[in-house]
Amino acid sequence: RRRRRGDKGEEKEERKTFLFKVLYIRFIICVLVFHRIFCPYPCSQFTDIRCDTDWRKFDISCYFISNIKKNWTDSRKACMAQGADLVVIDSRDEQVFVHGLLQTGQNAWIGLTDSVQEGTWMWVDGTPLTTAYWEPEQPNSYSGNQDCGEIVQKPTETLDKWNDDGCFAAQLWICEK
Ligand SMILES: [Ca+2]
Ligand SMILES: [Ca+2]
Ligand SMILES: [Ca+2]
Repeated sequence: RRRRRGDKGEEKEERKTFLFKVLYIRFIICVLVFHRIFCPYPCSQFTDIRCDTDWRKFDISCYFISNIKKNWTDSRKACMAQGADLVVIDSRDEQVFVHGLLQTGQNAWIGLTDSVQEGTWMWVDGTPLTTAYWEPEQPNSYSGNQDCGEIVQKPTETLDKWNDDGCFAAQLWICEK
């Protein structure tokens, strides 16, 4: 009898342990599903992003600045070949960071163009330009032939460092992925 009781007790314990395991697994699944649904925002801010060699990390992106010069279209192609695109600057902090990638006096292509409709500036990801950092008097579409955006390194106080230039010009470029 005692033994039987003991067996039952063990059975109960086993059942308890089993239920606990099931609940624990369910809890883990819930956490994973929650993480999956709500990433990349805001959890991704806390996810460790790793950037390839020669790429610089900032916030949730990786950035590459070229050391050779190409026109805007070929610069974009070079970014795409690396699974990236020309940089889209959509925050003040990003503007500060991207400007900081340049050496004194350098300028580089960014993912900004008004080639589809003159005067309507679009980012390469298809979003219209809302917050801009044009230099004073820019964009001026000089000679009516400046449809691509570049960031210019200048030690000025303001963050206004963009200029529109001819897309054919050979420049450095900055990719983001
Ligand atoms: Ca960006
Ligand atoms: Ca233009
Ligand atoms: Ca210009």
